[in-house]
Amino acid sequence: QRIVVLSGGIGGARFLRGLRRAAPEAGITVIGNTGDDIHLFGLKVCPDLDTVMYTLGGGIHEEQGWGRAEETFAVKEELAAYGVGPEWFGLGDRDFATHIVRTQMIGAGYPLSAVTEALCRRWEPGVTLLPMTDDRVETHVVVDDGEGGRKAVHFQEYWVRMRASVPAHAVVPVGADQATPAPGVLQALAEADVIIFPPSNPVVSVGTILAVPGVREGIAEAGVPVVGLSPIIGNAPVRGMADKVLAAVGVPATAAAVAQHYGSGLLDGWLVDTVDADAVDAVEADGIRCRAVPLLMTDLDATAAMAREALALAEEVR
Ligand code: GDP
Ligand code: FO1
Ligand code: CA
Repeated sequence: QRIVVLSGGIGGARFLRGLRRAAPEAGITVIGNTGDDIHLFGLKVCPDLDTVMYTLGGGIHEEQGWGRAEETFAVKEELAAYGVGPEWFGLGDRDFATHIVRTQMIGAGYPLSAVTEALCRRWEPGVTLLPMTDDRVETHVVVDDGEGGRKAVHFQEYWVRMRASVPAHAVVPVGADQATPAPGVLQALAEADVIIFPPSNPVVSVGTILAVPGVREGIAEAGVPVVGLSPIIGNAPVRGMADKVLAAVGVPATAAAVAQHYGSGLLDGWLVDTVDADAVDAVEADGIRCRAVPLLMTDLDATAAMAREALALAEEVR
């Protein structure tokens, strides 16, 4: 069985651990969001690709959800001593090595997809990890500039520095319209038996991947079940501030509204949490098969059970 997952960082990565457990014989291809990527200190940082790679490869900082386990921050402290920032983005020493290798390989002419493959040779994530594109795409968020106007800031500045504390007027995947899917992306979609939207951010993770021209068409043309799991439980994100970027695209932070945002043209099935069971009828009325099951990824067993439910729903709508 060939499974394709469109993933962001923490939510996608944790789900993938459960999927790998639930379907050990399956070939899993992950199309990773690169709109969160940021250039810092001359280095290219790919938070969502790294979160998937470290989580599945056993190197993740488990509690934090991003970055390396047993991390130290000597380089960051030395940079700060020189007055060199940004101080609001925490790059650890172990993590720095990943960005140095990546930036060096890109400088030598390798595309991000080849670099990601090379980095994964160390981590052996047990999935094929593909960036959505080799082209530069950078998610920007439009906010008030405090002087009566508006300005666009990098997604990481909005998310990490500002903690999404001001309203987002728009979320723009800069460069996406000119991007092409990375090698292997369209082929993986065409050969997929099932396509899964994990409980990732619908706007800045899955939405950004869908903004790469050809990806939506590739999903539709695959003609296989497309099922998603809600990252919203009880009218709030389980973690993070997804409600802020959902508001920017006019979508309420509810499990049903996220399904409707994807739409029945894209989604065949949708899983909501048991606390949102009363949303099932509204989702089904929109032509998307819906089930209410426990969706909290509290441990690997619970997460594998979620993955099994997603695969079962895919068979139901096939
Ligand atoms: P990011 O790139 O690190 O922000 O990660 P993703 O975009 O892949 O996933 C973020 C989303 O995961 C957030 O909107 C959370 O609400 C969701 N999430 C985190 N933990 C859980 C969980 O245990 N269950 C569900 N259903 N969603 C979760
Ligand atoms: N998230 C934070 O909230 N604070 C950080 O300082 C931070 C640093 C960081 C470094 C490397 C990396 O791969 C991820 C990092 N993240 C950090 C998470 C990352 O910014 C995620 O993209 C966002 O949390 C949401 O998508
Ligand atoms: Ca992300």
